[in-house]
Amino acid sequence: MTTLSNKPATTASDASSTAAASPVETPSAQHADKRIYLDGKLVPPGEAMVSVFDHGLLYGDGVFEGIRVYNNRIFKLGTHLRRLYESAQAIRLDIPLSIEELATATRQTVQANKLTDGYIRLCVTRGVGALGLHPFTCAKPSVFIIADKITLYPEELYKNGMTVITSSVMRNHPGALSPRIKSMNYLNNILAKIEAIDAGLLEAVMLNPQGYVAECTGDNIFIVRPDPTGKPVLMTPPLHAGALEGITMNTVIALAQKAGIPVTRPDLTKHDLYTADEMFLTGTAAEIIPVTKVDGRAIGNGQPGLMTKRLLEAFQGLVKNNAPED
Ligand code: PXG
Repeated sequence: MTTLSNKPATTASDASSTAAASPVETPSAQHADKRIYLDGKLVPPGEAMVSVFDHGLLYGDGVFEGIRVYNNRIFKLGTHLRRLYESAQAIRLDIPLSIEELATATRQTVQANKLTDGYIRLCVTRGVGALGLHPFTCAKPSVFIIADKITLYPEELYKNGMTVITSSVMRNHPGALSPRIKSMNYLNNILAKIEAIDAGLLEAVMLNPQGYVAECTGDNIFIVRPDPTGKPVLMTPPLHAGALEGITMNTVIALAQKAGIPVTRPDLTKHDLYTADEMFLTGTAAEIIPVTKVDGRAIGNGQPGLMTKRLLEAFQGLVKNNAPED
C-alpha cells in the first residue's frame, strides 16, 4: 500500500522558487508560451481569468469535459463534445458556440500549446451575474479550454494495482443531481476523495442511496467474476446505478465485446467487489488502473488480473496510433 501525505503537491520551497509567478498559475501553466482559450481568444495563463461574479465559481454552475490527446489526435472529441452539450442541456445552459466551433477552438488550443500527448480541460461556466442563484441573470456563459498534462495516480499503482476503500459518502441521488451531468459541482466526489486521502489512499468506491456500487470519485468501476460455468464475465454497474456515463468505460466495453469477452451490467454490491477475481477503474484522466485491494480484502490473487492486462493492452493499442476522434 502506498502511504500518501495529504499535503498539497506544491511545497513551500516550490512556491518560493516560483515567487515571481502569478499565484493563479499552476506549475505546468507557468511557461510563457502556454496559451489558454478564453471566450474566443488564446491568452497567456496570467490573463486567463474569470470574474468572481461568475456563477461557475459562486455556485459551481457550469459543465466541463476532460479529454485526452494521444499522438496528435484528440481521443473521442466528438463523443466528449456531445456529452458536454447534453450536460449543458440538462442544466439549461446555452453554450454560445456550435459543436463544430467548439471542436475547432479545442483543436486550436491543442495546436497553440504544441500538445501531442496530454489532457484538455474544457469548461463552460454560467457566466457573470448578480449575486443570488438565478442562473438567467447571467449575461453570457464563459468558455475556456486548458491543454496541459495530468497525472492522477503514480506509475507504480498502474503496474502493481491500487488499494481503495468504500466511502461513507454516498453518490448523489439522481433525483437530487444526476451523476450523468458532468457539472462543475464535484463536492460529492471531493468529500469521498478526502476520505480516501485520510486513509492514505487515492480512490474510494461510492455507493448509491440503495447501497449498490455506483463509481469511484473520478472513475468508473469494472470487475471480473465467473458465470455459473466458470467463464469470466466483465461487469460494470448499469447507468441507473448513478454513475457518469464514462467514455473510457464505453470504449472498454466495446473492446471487450470485440474480443469476445461477455459483458453484463448488473447491480453490484460491496460483496461482489470483495469476492471478484479482478477489478479495475477507467477514466479519461486515470485511463485503466488495476485495483488489488478493497476495504482490506485482496482482489483475486492480489495482483492485477489477466483480463485487466488484456484490456489495458487493447486500450493502449487503440489510442497509440490512430486514436478515434469521433
Ligand atoms: N466518473 C466521474 C465522476 C468522473 O468525473 C469518470 C467517471 C470517467 O469518465 P470518462 O468519460 O473520463 O471515461 C469521470 C471523469 C479532471 C477530472 O480533473 C475529470 C474526471 C475525473 C478526474 C479528474 O478533469 N472525469
